[in-house]
Amino acid sequence: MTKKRVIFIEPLGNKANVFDNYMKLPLVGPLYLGTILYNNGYDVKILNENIIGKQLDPYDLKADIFCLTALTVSANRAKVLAGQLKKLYPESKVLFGGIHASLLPDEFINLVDHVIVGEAEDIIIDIIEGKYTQKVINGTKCKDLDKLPLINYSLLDGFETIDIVPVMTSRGCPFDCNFCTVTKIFGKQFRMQSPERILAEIENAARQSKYKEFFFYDDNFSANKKRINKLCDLMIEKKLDITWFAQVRTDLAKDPDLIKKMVNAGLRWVQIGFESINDETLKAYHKSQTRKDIEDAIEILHYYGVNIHGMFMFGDDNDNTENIRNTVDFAIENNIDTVQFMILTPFPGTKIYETLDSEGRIFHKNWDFYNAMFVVFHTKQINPAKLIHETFSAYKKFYSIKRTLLESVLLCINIISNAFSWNFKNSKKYGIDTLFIRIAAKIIIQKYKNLPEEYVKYIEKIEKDFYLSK
Ligand code: B12
Ligand code: SF4
Repeated sequence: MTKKRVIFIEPLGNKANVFDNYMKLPLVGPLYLGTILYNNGYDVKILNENIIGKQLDPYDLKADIFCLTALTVSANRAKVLAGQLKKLYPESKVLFGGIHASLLPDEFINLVDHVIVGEAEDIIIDIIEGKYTQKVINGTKCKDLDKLPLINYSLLDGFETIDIVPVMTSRGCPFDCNFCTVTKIFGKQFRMQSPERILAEIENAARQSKYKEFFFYDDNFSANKKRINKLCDLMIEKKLDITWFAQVRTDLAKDPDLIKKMVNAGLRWVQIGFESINDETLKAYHKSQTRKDIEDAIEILHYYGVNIHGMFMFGDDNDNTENIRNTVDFAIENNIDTVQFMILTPFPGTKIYETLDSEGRIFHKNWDFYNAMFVVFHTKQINPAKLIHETFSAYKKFYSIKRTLLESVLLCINIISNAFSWNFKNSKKYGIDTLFIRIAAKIIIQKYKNLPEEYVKYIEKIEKDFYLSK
């Protein structure tokens, strides 16, 4: 009997995103599902348009089952592909799962054979075997993440070109930020792999990749401190030759001993959702974090030599021009290493979406623009066009040539001072990786400069119509 051929497709959103060129990373869902199917005798391929570097031509694809996945921003592209595949290959099945499908299953119902809501490791074989007849299939939350198979990364076309190795060791988040879709899809219960299992995941990935920089995709990697403590002990004991970065919350700063241990185990960068320096806004987001927590976290992480990628969001009802400008100054004064200034995006299924939608403030639902770079709703204190303009000015100021040049000089002094064992103040801060990222960010921002200009014109028109209709 010939093996059934299954192709997973992760499409790339139609509108450019700062990440697309800079971070060509796959979602791990298709990797887990693909590995389960492969281990059960299926012929599996995972295609990611961002990693491949171009849009897939459906004429080049042949499979018994096509499995599409998408974020909200790539949903439109997934729709196009679904339509093309169904038309070209009426004998093949087309499935659609992932974040957007889980949030809005009805949107795809007439385009594909099945829409899958939520996690699918426990049901993927039955789905592929055709054991479900209903259009929308509800997945089940994976109870024991240690029982997942070790990922076969070679199923992903172009894996060898990815210089950051993705690993995800937990699902769900006990917090309830009103803009976030994580709890909606993965739940509020924090489910996690054991330290021993994470070590096995790392060793498995390290065997398959020539790169040594790992990214723990976990939304809140250090949510369970005991687990990370033990993991770091194991990593240190094993003398793993890797460096890593992870997404954490500011509360990690409350445990300096743990930070120290994480650094010894290879931690180099943390990504933190600071969101805002305004306590009112943080409260409105239900972020359970204050400006003081942010300041403390920066101080202590820097003290231990950890680089910080700080993520901020603009567009809350409390936000205005002054706030945004103060945020850039805050980031510069506090020496945050790299930043992302995003625009608040009400993703369907989130509390903020429900509120803005019920107030009639969402001015379009073209998912192409739902990538945190565009304004899609009527903001309160600062109009959408101005918000875009201020966000890009914030980027320009943070990643200014002057600051990058100064950073280069400090880096040179740092290298020289290390060579002569001088005690150069704050020497850990001026690292070559920070400099590279700053330069890369500068180039990326330049590249996308025209994009918001085009969009500003578009929203100016929408705004005018909105106010005229009032
Ligand atoms: C890693 C990551 C990234 C990486 C890579 C992303 C990529 N390839 O798209 C980077 C850093 C580049 C990134 C960027 C962005 N991200 Co991001 N990211 C994540 C993160 C942390 C993990 C993704 C992951 O692997 N999940 C774990 C696996 C297990 O889940 P999964 O892939 O969805 O698969 C499971 C199910 O969904 C289902 N399934 C999935 N596909 C299919 C298909 C079929 C056929 C079936 C049956 C089942 C199925 O089964 C799988 C196994 O159970 C998620 C948060 C999260 N917890 O998911 C945010 C998340 C996906 N990101 C998000 C966002 C908003 C973004 C950005 C727009 C902005 C930003 N955060 O700065 C950009 C956009 C990038 C883009 N693609 O255009 C949002 C998406 C919200 C939405 N409605 O779209 C999320 C959910 C975070 C959040 N707080 O809400 N991101
Ligand atoms: S933003 Fe982070 S902390 Fe808040 S609910 Fe989402 S994953 Fe949890």
